[in-house]
Amino acid sequence: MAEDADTLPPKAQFSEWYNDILWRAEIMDVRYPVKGLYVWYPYGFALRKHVYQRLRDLLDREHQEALFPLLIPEHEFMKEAEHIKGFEDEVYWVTHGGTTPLEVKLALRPTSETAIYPMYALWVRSHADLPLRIYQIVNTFRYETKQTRPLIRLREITSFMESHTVHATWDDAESQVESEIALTREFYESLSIPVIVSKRPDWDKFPGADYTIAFDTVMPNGRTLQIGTVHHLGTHFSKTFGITYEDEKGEQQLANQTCYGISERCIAAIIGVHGDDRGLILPPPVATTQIVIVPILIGKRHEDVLAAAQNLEEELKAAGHRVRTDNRDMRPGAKYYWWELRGVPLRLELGPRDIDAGKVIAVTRLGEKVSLDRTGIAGSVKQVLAAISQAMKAKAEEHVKRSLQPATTIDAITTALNAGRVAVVPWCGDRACGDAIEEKADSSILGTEVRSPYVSDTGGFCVICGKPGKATLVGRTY
Ligand code: P5A
Ligand code: ZN
Repeated sequence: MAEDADTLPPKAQFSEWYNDILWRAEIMDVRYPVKGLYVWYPYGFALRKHVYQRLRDLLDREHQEALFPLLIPEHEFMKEAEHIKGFEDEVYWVTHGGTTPLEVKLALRPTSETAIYPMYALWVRSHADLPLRIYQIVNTFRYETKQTRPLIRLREITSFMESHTVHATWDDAESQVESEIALTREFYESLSIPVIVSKRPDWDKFPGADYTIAFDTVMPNGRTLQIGTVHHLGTHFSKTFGITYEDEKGEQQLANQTCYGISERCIAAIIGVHGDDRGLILPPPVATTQIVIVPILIGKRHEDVLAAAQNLEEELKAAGHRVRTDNRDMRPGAKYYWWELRGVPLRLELGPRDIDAGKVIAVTRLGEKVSLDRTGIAGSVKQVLAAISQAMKAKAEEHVKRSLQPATTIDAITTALNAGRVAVVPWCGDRACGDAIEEKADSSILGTEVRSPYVSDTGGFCVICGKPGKATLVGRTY
């Protein structure tokens, strides 16, 4: 809670800022009386709608949307050994129907592999059914024991996009992993959020996966946030659930699978990466309101100005922009503050003098001010919004670039992390050395095979044992 209830803490105090902006901008209400469960306010929910519409549009190119049940019978959940080990401490169980104990306990899905794959075993018959690519956007439940945080670590993940694909061969599944990496990049690109792609160490991969590719972004305090993962499942689950297909020669083959997930952490990333001391800065493609028109009602021409504002709004709406006119009886300054807090990317001011001059004043949420011709405004506004996206991207990229710090000793790693950076460290890949790095620098190994323009793998010697090592991201995570 802010000391002064009337002001947002500076963003440099990131966690106070983050908690404060959530209610001030009406994204989430954290007062729901169950730990780890939060409420979407209408303004936050509208943002979610636009963000997830983006994601749907991208997925719908190759995937189909479906919907599977929330409850998973214990015997299905318990089939895949590694998967159980990974999730058993996090599962909520439904044990009673009213007062009657259930014969079969039911898990609230922490993720839906074990709900979906028994059905895939029925659906997949022949190679002609492959590839199968399905996603759903649902709530999932995880009894998280690490500190819960709104939009970041929830016990009810309300906006879990999970994709599950089935392929003939291991290589086909690997190509799917690559196309999902490309899709995720495109998604975050539209949100102007930089992502670092890397391969998680073996001990941190998804339970039941051959390997896990993760997407991380860097929050303002230097902590990394995992904002998506793609897993190559190989044949782990197809063996267990009997997902087989008949190949061209008429022989039964085990299918290969991938799964892929994104949660409302993508919204946390928008808030954290882009916001400033004045509040949210929403990426234009997903902003609930992209443009706010503020009529400047000075002098005697109120009717004139209001009519011109309405006319402007209609023209911009017709061009496909999400626009609102703020006609409230408030000082313009108070309105500016209000919309800035809520992250609206572009404000248009319209007063009598602008009308006479055939102009509209445009002020971006990044603080730039330009005078636009009223004629052709829909087109010029489109360009301004695109420029805002670009500038947001450039600023965020710069932050990531500055955050990545090469380090070749434990002390250097600790110094980098304490300074709010992410270290790039040569590591041999052995678990024992990995554990030592994590313990001595109070850090997490994020991944190897780092795909980022700012990390080049020039080789080096493991910071612990001195054997040849590969560039590895080491950070403090959310
Ligand atoms: C992929 C989808 C899976 O569950 N099964 C289906 C696979 N992967 S995952 O890595 O465990 O989760 C996918 C992404 O969800 C986010 N996430 C969370 N978000 C908020 N609160 C949580 N408690 C939480 N747990 C995971 C992460 O971004 C993760 O990459
Ligand atoms: Zn080593």
